[in-house]
Amino acid sequence: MFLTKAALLVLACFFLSNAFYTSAATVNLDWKIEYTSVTRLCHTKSLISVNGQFPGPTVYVTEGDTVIVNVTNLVSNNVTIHWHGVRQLLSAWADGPVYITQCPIQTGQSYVHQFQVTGQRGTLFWHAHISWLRATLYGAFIIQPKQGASYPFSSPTTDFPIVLGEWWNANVEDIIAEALDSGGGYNISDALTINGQPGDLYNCSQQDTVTFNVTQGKTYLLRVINAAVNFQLYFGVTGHNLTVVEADAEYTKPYNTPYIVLAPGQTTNVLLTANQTVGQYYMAASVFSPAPIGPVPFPQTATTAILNYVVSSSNTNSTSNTTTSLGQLPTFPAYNDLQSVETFFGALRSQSYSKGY
Ligand SMILES: *[C@@H]1O[C@H](CO)[C@@H](O)[C@H](O)[C@H]1NC(C)=O
Ligand SMILES: *[C@@H]1O[C@H](CO)[C@@H](O)[C@H](O)[C@H]1NC(C)=O
Ligand SMILES: *[C@@H]1O[C@H](CO)[C@@H](O)[C@H](O)[C@H]1NC(C)=O
Ligand SMILES: *[C@@H]1O[C@H](CO)[C@@H](O)[C@H](O)[C@H]1NC(C)=O
Ligand SMILES: *[C@@H]1O[C@H](CO)[C@@H](O)[C@H](O)[C@H]1NC(C)=O
Ligand SMILES: *[C@@H]1O[C@H](CO)[C@@H](O)[C@H](O)[C@H]1NC(C)=O
Ligand SMILES: *[C@@H]1O[C@H](CO)[C@@H](O)[C@H](O)[C@H]1NC(C)=O
Ligand SMILES: *[C@@H]1O[C@H](CO)[C@@H](O)[C@H](O)[C@H]1NC(C)=O
Ligand SMILES: *[C@@H]1O[C@H](CO)[C@@H](O)[C@H](O)[C@H]1NC(C)=O
Ligand SMILES: [Cu+2]
Repeated sequence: MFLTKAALLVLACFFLSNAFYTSAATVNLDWKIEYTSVTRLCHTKSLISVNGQFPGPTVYVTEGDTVIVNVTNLVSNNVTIHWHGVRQLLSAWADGPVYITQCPIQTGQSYVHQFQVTGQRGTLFWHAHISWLRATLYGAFIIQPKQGASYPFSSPTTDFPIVLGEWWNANVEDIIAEALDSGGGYNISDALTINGQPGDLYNCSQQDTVTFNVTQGKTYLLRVINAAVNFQLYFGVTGHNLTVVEADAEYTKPYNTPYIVLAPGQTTNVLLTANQTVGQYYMAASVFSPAPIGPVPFPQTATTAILNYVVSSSNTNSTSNTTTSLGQLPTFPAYNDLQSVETFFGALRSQSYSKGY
């Protein structure tokens, strides 16, 4: 078939305009809320998951996309799923808080969430929004910049979702039911976790410690999410400063800091440049608990993961991937050091911040 130049031009314009102006896509997800067997700390339990995954699936969307999620409840509990931080413009009924915007999805039923992600880009997350099911039903929700838009910082080599959580050996619904019955405090979690793993300071966990592989000289975007049920957390990486570039899906003025702090529900994107000596470094999170009335119990052991410098075989400076033992944990302020935490949060600035408040 022969096409005139004019016809070719029309076709080219059609494809180009599609590429640039109608790039918004529909992300269809089919989620089954179901039991899955998971072992941590040498305890195996049947927990409530999305599609048998713990932590749950990471959702990747591009700003402007429409998300359609068919959630089907195959467990005996009532369930809802909340898109934490998504603005839900004109789609409040898709938001998920139980008895606020919807009745629970009962056993055997489905609910289809449909919403457009607009005016936001960065890291958010999703989790259950009924009773304590969020302890095991959670995952990252990542909004890529629109096609053609770039980050307001130099593009990282890659990004790593880092989802902080809590693990109970017992059934979490028993934990909250017992606390409500007695009127007392709840049993604190048995471990803090990074991407569902307690890390090597906990019993029975060392083999499964999460490892993030990096190449010396490259810069990485860490998408840190506090999906813990109750605790505020410090997060840092030994020997590396972090540059905060986004919080709760809003870009910030770049800000250099040795550690970050997140309350449950908060997310923070940081850049990390792997410019230290080739080796392995601890990534860790531990509790910030400033209660003035005296110590509230909390898990005392930090959750850890490993930042692992991988040496390419063409790098003649190093002959092998290191096997040196991990050094120290990152240094955090004291568990109740409110002043340091105020300093951290007080230094956050929006991109448009110029002077004053
Ligand atoms: C949602 O999933 C359920 C269970 O697979 C199915 O029966 C139902 O038709 C789906 N709903 C839509 C709108 O696709
Ligand atoms: C589940 O939700 C239904 C509808 O709101 C409610 O009638 C029922 O009591 C709930 N079940 C439990 C165990 O909370
Ligand atoms: C909470 O901890 C107490 C004391 O260890 C224990 O007896 C109880 O069984 C725990 N509750 C649950 C629901 O696991
Ligand atoms: C590991 O197990 C020992 C023996 O049961 C216990 O004393 C210790 O507290 C456990 N460590 C952690 C981090 O839970
Ligand atoms: C990191 O690299 C090691 C080998 O050095 C490999 O065994 C491991 O699977 C890698 N981890 C990830 C998450 O890719
Ligand atoms: C981290 O930043 C502090 C303050 O800007 C600086 O003193 C320190 O040398 C930096 N550490 C690294 C590993 O870059
Ligand atoms: C490592 O990178 C950070 C962030 O770009 C920078 O602040 C720091 O000075 C660098 N350190 C070295 C030793 O090059
Ligand atoms: C080897 O080390 C030299 C000097 O520190 C550095 O300039 C060079 O980039 C390194 N080569 C590689 C492949 O990392
Ligand atoms: C280090 O590990 C990486 C990933 O497993 C591998 O590609 C590379 O060849 C290894 N380098 C050396 C020097 O053994
Ligand atoms: Cu939430």
